[in-house]
Amino acid sequence: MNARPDSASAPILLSDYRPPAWRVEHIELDFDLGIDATEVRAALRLRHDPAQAIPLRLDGEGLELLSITLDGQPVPAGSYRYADNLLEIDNARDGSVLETRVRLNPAANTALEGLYLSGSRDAGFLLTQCEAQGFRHITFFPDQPDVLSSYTVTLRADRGRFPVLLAGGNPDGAGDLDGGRHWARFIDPHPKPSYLFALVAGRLEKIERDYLTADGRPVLLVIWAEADAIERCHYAMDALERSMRWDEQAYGRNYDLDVFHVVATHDFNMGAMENKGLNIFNAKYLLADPDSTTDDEYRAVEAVVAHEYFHNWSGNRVTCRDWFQLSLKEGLTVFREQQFSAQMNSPALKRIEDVALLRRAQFPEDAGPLAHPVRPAEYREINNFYTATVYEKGSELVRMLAGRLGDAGFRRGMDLYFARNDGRAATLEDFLSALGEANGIDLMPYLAWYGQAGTPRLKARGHYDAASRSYTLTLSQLTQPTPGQPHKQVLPIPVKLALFAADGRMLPLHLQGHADTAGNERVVVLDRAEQSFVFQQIDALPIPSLLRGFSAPVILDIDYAPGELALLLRHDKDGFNRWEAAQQLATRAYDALRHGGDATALSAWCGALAELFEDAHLNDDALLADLFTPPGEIELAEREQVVDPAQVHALRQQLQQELGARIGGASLRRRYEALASQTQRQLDAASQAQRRLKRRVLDLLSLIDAPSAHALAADQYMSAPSMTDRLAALSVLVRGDAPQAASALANFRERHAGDPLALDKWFAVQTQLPGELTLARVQLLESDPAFTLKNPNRVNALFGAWARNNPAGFHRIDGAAYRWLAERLQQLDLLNPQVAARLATVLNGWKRLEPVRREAARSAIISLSAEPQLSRNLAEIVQNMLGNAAAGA
Ligand code: B3K
Ligand code: ZN
Repeated sequence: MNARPDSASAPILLSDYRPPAWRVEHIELDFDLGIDATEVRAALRLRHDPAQAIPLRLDGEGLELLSITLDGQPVPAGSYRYADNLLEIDNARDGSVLETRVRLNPAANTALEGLYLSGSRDAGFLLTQCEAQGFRHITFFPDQPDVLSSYTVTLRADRGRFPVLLAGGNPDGAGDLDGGRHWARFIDPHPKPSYLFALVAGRLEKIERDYLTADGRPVLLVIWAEADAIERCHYAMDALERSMRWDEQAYGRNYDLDVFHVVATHDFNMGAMENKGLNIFNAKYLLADPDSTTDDEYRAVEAVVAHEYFHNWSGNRVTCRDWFQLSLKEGLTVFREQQFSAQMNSPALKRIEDVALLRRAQFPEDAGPLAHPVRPAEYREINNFYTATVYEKGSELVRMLAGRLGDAGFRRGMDLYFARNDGRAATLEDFLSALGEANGIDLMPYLAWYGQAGTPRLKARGHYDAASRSYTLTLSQLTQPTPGQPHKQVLPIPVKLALFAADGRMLPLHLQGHADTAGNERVVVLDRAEQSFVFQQIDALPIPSLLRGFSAPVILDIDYAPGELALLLRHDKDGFNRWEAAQQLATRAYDALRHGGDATALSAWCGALAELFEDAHLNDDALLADLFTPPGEIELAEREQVVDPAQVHALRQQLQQELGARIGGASLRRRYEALASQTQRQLDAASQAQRRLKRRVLDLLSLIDAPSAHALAADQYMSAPSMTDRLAALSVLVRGDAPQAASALANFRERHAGDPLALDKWFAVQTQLPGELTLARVQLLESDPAFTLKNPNRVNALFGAWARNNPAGFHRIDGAAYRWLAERLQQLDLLNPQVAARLATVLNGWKRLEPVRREAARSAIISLSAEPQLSRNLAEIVQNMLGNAAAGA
């Protein structure tokens, strides 16, 4: 049981997929729950495909088998074998009932997969996490998503220790047992894969709300949390109700059980989990109140609540045939969540946020040694494939399809997809064919996007011919090779575009060979390596605005003059495109600093923004804050062949200093004070926007006049009515290594003692100290009594925040941080392989580091790879990161 999974085991291949020979029509589960010992009895009603003469094999990991019967008879020792995490049983027939009893130790489960304990032995509660393959840690089962079963689940436990007993499905009775024990039963009539099974047992409080679905079903919504947190669940309840209404209106999807339970835990490997009828959330994405939750976190709570709820259809009612199809549910659900959030908040800001995330998290993944297609062709450990590529790029692919079909067409397609695949385990082909057939369009060419890794580069060149009054736009595409994919296919790339005149007007579009459409914007699809589009009746050289709304997940390469970008930044009506022009101009300005060349771009960027800063007509504080934020360090580094993170950091700081200086300290201060005088803690869009801009202004001020910004930040810290303002101030003090930082940190610690989520912020903010100071601080924080490797949120707050959000602080030239992290990864891997493997991906970009850091990072990764006890999770990440570099290449 202690043996690590064989990290050298053969990969699982998409091409090996076969439908299951044995299915489970119904499962009856009985749990006798205890912290150190839980007994599980499972009765499986089996179905056999007569065409496949394969013995019955069930997955089971780390299970202590107590008994096994087939059709009521004990199975003799010679008629079954349990080895290598498989239980093989002879003589099973179609219609047989197999019954197993196993014993588990939830308290010893530090991997937080299967059945485990959240919190302390005395006060904590039991819960499960099954996706992707946790169910096999609970009982013997064909643990793959194409085996769909109805569930009857009975829980028994001591009433005093476990007063609340929950499982997915509708309640079907509860009562007392002898000896202070009690029981509760749940029936889930909707056939589901085992990864959607869940139970929760312990001392929890609840809030409730009645809900009536559009199709007339009364539903009881219940959110559960530990006593000290239950009052922080009301916002999530509102968000849940909004999500349910939205899915009814936007997609015609109604909820389908009598109860919907949501539970918060502080011990969770990811954000949340969509178990049927019993969603389980990382407390970080459920609890919210103004004193401890920032504006960004409020939006994240709303988005994650919606995401998990939307899975009830995109994932649960229609599930995935196999794990290669993961994006079928994740990409689609992220897209649905993005649509919802856009509608609840601001569409432009949401798009900006999503594209920024894609560029920060997915583009680097797609450009490095861990690059994989949205539908991978192979994996060793599926938990390593819950990536930005499967989620965020997956969502962009759905967005392209939706854009291609238009709102009504996409809805038609989705209706057909749900109708056809309800109760089935589907594939991406099923998705594309339903969308296409509902609209009489062949969408199969888009399948290439799902099978090909790497971010395509879209090159655009314009040529104006005065004699024919025509403007020719030539587009071409190229995708660089990625590991295992030396040759790339041409992809269909939808490019939404507009043309601007020099005075900032949008020009009517007359595309040669196409009927005119109303409006000044249209989509052209590049589906060859190179293609030209000719626009007629154009009086002078226009300025093209391409990929509007980020119509395809590509990197655009176009040779704008700085003045052209400044024009788009001033005149584009679309918030997203305006921001995009600012990003491109900032990048040019950065290049000017980097290469010490032509300063036109720098002055164009500073000039355009300084003008906007004073422009009373731009009545959008949040957009202004985003316009003022140049691309982050990760994005800027992505453009370099050889990366020196310290240099990227220094140049980006310098870039912002130039901007701050151009606007001027007095102006920044005035604006800050005007915004500060309106400060309150309301959550409406205007108040959030003010806080966002105030934070940005204070940041800029801190770069040109640190003492004055630190004094303002110290005041803001003390008087802040909300966590947003308090944390923003603390962050300015810490990042500026201000004299006031220590006392503010001490105050924060004391003020939020007892709140693990606030304590995570206290850890995370300190990892943002500049440069060489960070490692020592991280080491100090590690010895804080509140630090533990056993809690994923705490691990991410310390190591994750450091390595991901402070590249200059993490990538020390002496390599000390790499060695430090490698040691911690080794320890963490013994406790929780999923969290260790995810954290290890912070080293993904190592190959492009400058030589000194590269060598240091390489030897840290190699030292990890030499460790014989690595989990399959971490081993796969480490091996893939090294590629063939392990041999010293
Ligand atoms: N489906 C889960 C993620 C499960 C991760 C397993 N390692 C949350 C979500 O995407 O909604
Ligand atoms: Zn999801």
